[in-house]
Amino acid sequence: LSSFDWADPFRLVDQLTEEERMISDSARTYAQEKLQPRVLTAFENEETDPEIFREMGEMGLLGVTVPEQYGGIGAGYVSYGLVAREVERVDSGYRSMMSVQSSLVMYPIYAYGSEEQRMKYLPKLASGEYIGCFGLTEPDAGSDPAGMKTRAEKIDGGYRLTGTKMWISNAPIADVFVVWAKSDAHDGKIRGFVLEKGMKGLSAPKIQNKASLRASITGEIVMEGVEVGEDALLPHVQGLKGPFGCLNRARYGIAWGVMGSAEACWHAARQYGLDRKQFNKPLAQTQLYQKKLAEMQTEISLGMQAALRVGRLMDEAKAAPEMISIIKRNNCGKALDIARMARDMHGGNGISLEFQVIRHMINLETVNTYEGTHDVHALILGRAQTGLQAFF
Ligand code: TGC
Ligand code: FAD
Repeated sequence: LSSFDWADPFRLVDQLTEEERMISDSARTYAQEKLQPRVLTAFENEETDPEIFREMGEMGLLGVTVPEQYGGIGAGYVSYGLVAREVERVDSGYRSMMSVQSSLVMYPIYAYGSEEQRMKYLPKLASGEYIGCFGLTEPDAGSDPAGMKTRAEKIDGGYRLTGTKMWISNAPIADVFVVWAKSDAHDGKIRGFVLEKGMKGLSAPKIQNKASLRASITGEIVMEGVEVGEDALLPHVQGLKGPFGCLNRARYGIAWGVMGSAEACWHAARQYGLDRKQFNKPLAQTQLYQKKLAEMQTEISLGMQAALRVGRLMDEAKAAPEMISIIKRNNCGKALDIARMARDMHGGNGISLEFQVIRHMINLETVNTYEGTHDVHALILGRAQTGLQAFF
């Protein structure tokens, strides 16, 4: 039998290719050297530095799976997941910025866009020169996006869009807006449109006073009769499967990302327990403390193996959305449990932002909710095994 690495129990690293290890290592170096030093101030002041997109673009971390001819690096979904894990090890908000740009803006333009749209937007999104956002959720349509009110009316030479999107990551600083609307020219079917900053009638006010995900800016998208040409329509998809095709990828990335956040909490709790003594011995020498560490190690190791398996299937085009629901739901739920445990294990210090864990814990409340809540994914899985839908 071989030796045991407590930090990598199932030798995840041995299951990666040389290229995947390199991408993961460079993402880790960037995240630790450039993001970690600024996260505390960003979170405290609720500030997002748009320069981060340029930096990530330079490092090749935006649109990892997009082919090179459009500015991506043409890597696989395991590499994308590893990048999410390393960025979220620092903060879920930074991972949000990266995954919206990659899975929710670049992917639909690549998968559903015309060649002109691909050439116009993808290289600048890959370099971070353009910042993108994705508008699906509305004030009255969250878990049930089919209930959206945003409309695209046909006008001469194009469309007029009216409606409001809510809780949109990156929106206030976005140059490119992928929005979903019911189109009267297409029997009321949901269609995707690419809007640009500065269009008449388009605004994106910031949502203030978020207690969670404060390093990632969030806003509304308000469309008051925004007129666009025919070339703004994403031609190759219609119906909810358009936005869901993007969400499959983003949800998969989140399943890896939250494992990074959970690892940060686990490692911090372990170190804290080794350093801090009560009753004349390290906290880490108590049974209760060790049981918590064992639980963290177990759930993280299992969660990453599952994410790796689904990533490999995605690369072979054999992954089903329900597999992604299992890992998005379970990894988010377990990461939140782990962050809460780590907060507790830090005692009073655990409530200080200086010790990081409470920031991860607060962020994970959002991550457990967006991209399909924990319960909505349970209903997706319940439907898949009973054939009975329990949404309505
Ligand atoms: P349902 O009848 O199930 O499906 C309608 C049509 O959509 C297709 N479809 C999918 N296609 C591909 N992948 C999937 N995962 C799909 N799920 C459904 C389906 O085949 C069908 O197609 P067709 O051709 O037959 O019409 O739809 P429903 O209305 O019953 O949906 C229910 C439910 C709960 C599954 C769904 O609405 C849902 O998942 N709700 C959660 C909403 C959500 O995830 N919103 C995310 C907003 S974006 C976001 O949060 C970004 S945060 C990013 C960050 O900052 O990191
Ligand atoms: P609701 O759908 O109203 O749900 C409220 C509660 O009811 C939840 O617990 C839910 O599980 C439960 N519930 C709902 N339906 C059922 C049911 N049938 N049975 C049982 N329980 C049910 N959206 C975007 O489009 N783009 C973005 O970039 C984006 N970024 C976000 C960033 C942040 C910081 C946040 C907080 C959200 C973001 N979202 C974004 C929106 C996110 O996807 C929604 O908040 C999420 O889908 C839940 O919708 P909701 O908030 O309307 O809650």
